[in-house]
Amino acid sequence: MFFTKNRRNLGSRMTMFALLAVTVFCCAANTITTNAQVIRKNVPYDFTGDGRTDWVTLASAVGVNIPIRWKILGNPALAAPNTAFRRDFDYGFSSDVVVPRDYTGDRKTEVAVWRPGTQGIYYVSQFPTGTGGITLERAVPWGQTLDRPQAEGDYDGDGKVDYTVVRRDATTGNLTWFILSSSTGTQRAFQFGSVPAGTSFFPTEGADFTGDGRDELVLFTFNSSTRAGLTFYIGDANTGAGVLTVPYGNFGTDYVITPADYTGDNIADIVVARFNVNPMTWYIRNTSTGATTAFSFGIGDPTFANNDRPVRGDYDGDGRHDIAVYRASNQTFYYLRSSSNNTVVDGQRHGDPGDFPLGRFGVF
Ligand SMILES: [Ca+2]
Ligand SMILES: [Ca+2]
Ligand SMILES: [Ca+2]
Ligand SMILES: [Ca+2]
Repeated sequence: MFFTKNRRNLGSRMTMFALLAVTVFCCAANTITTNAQVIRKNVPYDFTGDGRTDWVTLASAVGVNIPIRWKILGNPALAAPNTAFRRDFDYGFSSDVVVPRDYTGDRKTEVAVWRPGTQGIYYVSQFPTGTGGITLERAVPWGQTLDRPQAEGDYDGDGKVDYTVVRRDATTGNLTWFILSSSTGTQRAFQFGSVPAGTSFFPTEGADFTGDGRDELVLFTFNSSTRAGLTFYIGDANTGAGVLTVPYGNFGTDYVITPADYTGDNIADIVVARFNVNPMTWYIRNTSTGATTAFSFGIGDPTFANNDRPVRGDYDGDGRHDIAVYRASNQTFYYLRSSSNNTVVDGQRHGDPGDFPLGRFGVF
């Protein structure tokens, strides 16, 4: 489950699965934002469905049969003592791939992991809003070991995320995308992208680069040894045809953030955060104009010892993703309010030493 910029590990193999009882905790220090609520689809990690990314950290360890503890604090966390909405539970194992998305179209993120195996399986559960335990809702066979999950997206535009894995042919380097449509149950497989030897690649979750409500396929590649040559490939999820190719950033010095709309025009933008400078510099490339805007935010450290971890999400609920980090040293999320033109820093303390912020998934 865990990986770092310099030690990427998208999940090793393991087979056990735990569904343990829910434990309810409360109380958290907090700050609050009170912007008009705008419900948009596909707000990442919005378990409560109010249009804001929730505050979530995970705890686990490397090893066999180590469960993942999810610690989900509702956003906003209320100011009054003992009123914060919080749920803690164990779900999945450290060797699973964490893939919480809105698979059911209710605008709430489901708790989910993908387990590699001869037959890969998505395990999906509704987030437990009550005090009962978390129960498995569906197990969806899809993909196999060595496939890349975390490529899910709403590729048919029905508001439900589609199960998706990407497989590289070792001989040709061609990538095949396997998509299980949420609206029809149709299984599709087609080629998009090709990765020669010596080139590293990651698919990301889909993002809507055309503004039609359907996500596009997103893939980025870079030279495996130099980590230069970072290039984004955007593809049509119906045909596999190329939509956009953008050389941008440098994997050796930049975190790659899963593309999302940071500018507010409902068109996904390309975003990297340069970590070898302090503060970190975020570069946001507005897809509509091709122009880049830079923001200084977060602690950068090329040794990865003390740097902030960029996290994804729309924390103020205005429909735009926010520039955001998690600071492990004080277990605090910080973000720039996009609703305040990125001039106000807001945040929320949450998690325990050693926790892993959920919003870090989808940051490479
Ligand atoms: Ca869908
Ligand atoms: Ca689209
Ligand atoms: Ca945009
Ligand atoms: Ca926002």
